[in-house]
Amino acid sequence: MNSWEILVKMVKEQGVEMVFGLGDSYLNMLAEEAGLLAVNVRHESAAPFMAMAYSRLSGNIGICSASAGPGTANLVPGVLEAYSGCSPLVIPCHSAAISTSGRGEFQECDQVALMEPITKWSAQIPKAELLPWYFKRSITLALNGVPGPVYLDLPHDVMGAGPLEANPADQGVESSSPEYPENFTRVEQQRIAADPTSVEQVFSALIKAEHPVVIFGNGAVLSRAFEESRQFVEEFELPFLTTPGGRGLISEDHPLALGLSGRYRTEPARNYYQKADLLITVGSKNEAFQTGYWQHYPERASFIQLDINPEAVGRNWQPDLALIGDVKTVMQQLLNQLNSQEKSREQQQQSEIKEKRAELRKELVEQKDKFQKKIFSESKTSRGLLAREIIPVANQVFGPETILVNENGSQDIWSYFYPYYQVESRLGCLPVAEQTCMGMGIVGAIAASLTCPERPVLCIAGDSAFQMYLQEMATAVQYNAGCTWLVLNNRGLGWIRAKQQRAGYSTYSTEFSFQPDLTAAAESFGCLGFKVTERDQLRPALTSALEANAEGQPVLIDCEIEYNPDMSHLDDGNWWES
Ligand SMILES: Cc1ncc(C[n+]2csc(CCOP(=O)(O)OP(=O)(O)O)c2C)c(N)n1
Ligand SMILES: [Mg+2]
Repeated sequence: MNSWEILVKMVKEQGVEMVFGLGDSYLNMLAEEAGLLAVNVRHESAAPFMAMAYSRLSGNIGICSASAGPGTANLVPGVLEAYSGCSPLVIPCHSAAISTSGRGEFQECDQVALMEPITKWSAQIPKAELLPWYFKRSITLALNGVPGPVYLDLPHDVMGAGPLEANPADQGVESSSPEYPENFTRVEQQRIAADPTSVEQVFSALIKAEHPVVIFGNGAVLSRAFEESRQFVEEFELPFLTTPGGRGLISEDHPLALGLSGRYRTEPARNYYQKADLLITVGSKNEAFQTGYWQHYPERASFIQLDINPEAVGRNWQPDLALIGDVKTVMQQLLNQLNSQEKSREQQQQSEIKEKRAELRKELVEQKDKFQKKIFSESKTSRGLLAREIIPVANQVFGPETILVNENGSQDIWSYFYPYYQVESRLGCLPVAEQTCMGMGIVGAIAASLTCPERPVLCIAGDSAFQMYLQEMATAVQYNAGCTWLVLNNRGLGWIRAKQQRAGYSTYSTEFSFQPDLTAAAESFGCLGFKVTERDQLRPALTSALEANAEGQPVLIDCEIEYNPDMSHLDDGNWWES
C-alpha cells in the first residue's frame, strides 16, 4: 500500500461515504476503488461547499481535496465558509516537493500559509510515517471543541505520487511508505458536560423566569441535540427563536417556535422577545445578524450563555451565567435536574409560573396566527412576481420533509422570515454561514441530494449566484442528484441594487444587460428546465420538478421576478411595526 492508499483507507475507517474534489486529486483517483463515492466536480471551488453539506446532514466529517497550487487555491472560498460555519472538514491536498522548495518547482505554493487564517489547523506532513498521526489529529481537531476545517499538506517527496507513481515523470521521487496502522480506529466526537453547580443555577433561573426566551444556534444542530432541545423547550415551557444555523433542530410548526432571530425576526417574535426577563442563547456566536448588530438585547432580561467554548463567553453580550459544554449533553443535564426535583419547593413554585407561562403561550399562538393571516393576504400584489409569494408556494409543494438549501441574495432572504417558509423536519435546512458565499447553496443542494437521496431538496437562489456555479449542473446529472434550483431571476445583483437605490445611485453596474437563457442551458447540461413568467405557471413547474427529482433528475426553474428588489423587510428586525 502506498501512502495515498493508506490515507484513503483511513478516510474509509472514519465512516465517510463520499469525498469531493476535481478528478486530479490523488484522493479522488483512489477513492472509488476503495468503495467510496468520489464526487468529481467541474470546478474545485464546489468541493468544500459540498463537503460542508455532507457533513451537516450526515453528522460525519466532510472530506475534500485538490491538486497542488491553483487547485488548492480554488478551495479557499469554501474553506472560509466552513471556518465561519464551524463545519468539520478535513482537506488533504498534495503539494510540490519540499526538497526543491524555493527553486521554482512546478505549482509551488505555500499552501499551508494560504489555509492558515481560514482553518483550525493547517499543517504539513514532514514524513510519510507520521501520516496516521497527522490524519487522526486532523479529525480530532475538526470534530472537537468548536468544530471547523483542518488543512493537511501532503508534499510530493513525502507522500509520493500515489496513483500516478508509474508515470515516468513521477518516478524517482524520494518518498517512503508507512505501514497501515492496524490499530487505527475511528475518531469520535467528545461530549463535554457542564459544571453541575452551574447547571443547578441555570435550572433555578429557568423555573423562576416569567418570560423566558431561548435562541438556538448552529452549535445545537452540530451537537445533534434534536430530541433534547425539543424536550427542553416543552418541559420548561420556553418560546424559542433560531439563527439560520439553528433551523432544522425543532419544527417551526411547534407552538413555541417564533421563527428566526435578529435580522430575520418578525412581529410576534419581536413583541415577545423584547419583554423577556431571561434570555438563553444555545450554541450561537451571537454575531451581528443574530443580535441585530448587538442592539436586540431585551431591556430587562438576565442572560445565560451556553457554548462549547469557554473562550466564547462574553465575546459579545456578557452573560450573568455561563454553561460550558456540549449542547446535547447539557440539555440532558437540565432535563435530569427537572426530573430529580419533582417534589421540591422549587417545583411548587414552578407550577404557578407555569400557569403564567401557559397564558403567554396561548397569546403567542394567537399572535402568530393573526400575523400569518395578515402577511399572506399582503403577499398577493399586482406587481411582477415577488419572492415573498413564490417561497410559500414552493414550501407547500415540496412539503415538510424537504431540505431547504439557502443561497445568498435578496430573494432567498424571504425564506428566513417566519412563516414564509417553515422548516418542519429534522435537518430541514442547509444554511449558508456568516460569510454567505454566493454559490454555496447551488452546489450544496447537489451534495444534500447525494447524502439524503430520499428527501426532496430545494435550493432557492438568485440568477447571479446560480451563474457563478452553473457548471455543476453537469455534476448533478452525472451523479443523479435529484435537486431543484428555483432561480428567482431579476437580471442582476438584486441585493446590491437595493443598496444602490437606497443610496440614490444608478443601478447600471448591477444589471445583467445580457442574460443567457438559463432553461436552455439547463437542458444542454442534461437537467430539466422550466421557465416561469406568469403566476399560474409556478405551481405546475414545482410539482413537475418534485416528480422528476424523485427519479434522480435535477431541475432548474427559471422564474422571472420583479426587477426592483423587494427588501423592505430587511430593517434589522424592525420591520412589521405593530
Ligand atoms: C462570492 C460572493 N461575492 C459577492 C458577494 C456579495 N453579494 C451578496 S448578494 C449579491 C448579489 C446576488 O445576486 P443574485 O444571486 O442574483 O441574487 P439577488 O440579490 O439578485 O436576489 C452579492 C454580489 C457574496 N455574498 N459572495
Ligand atoms: Mg439576481
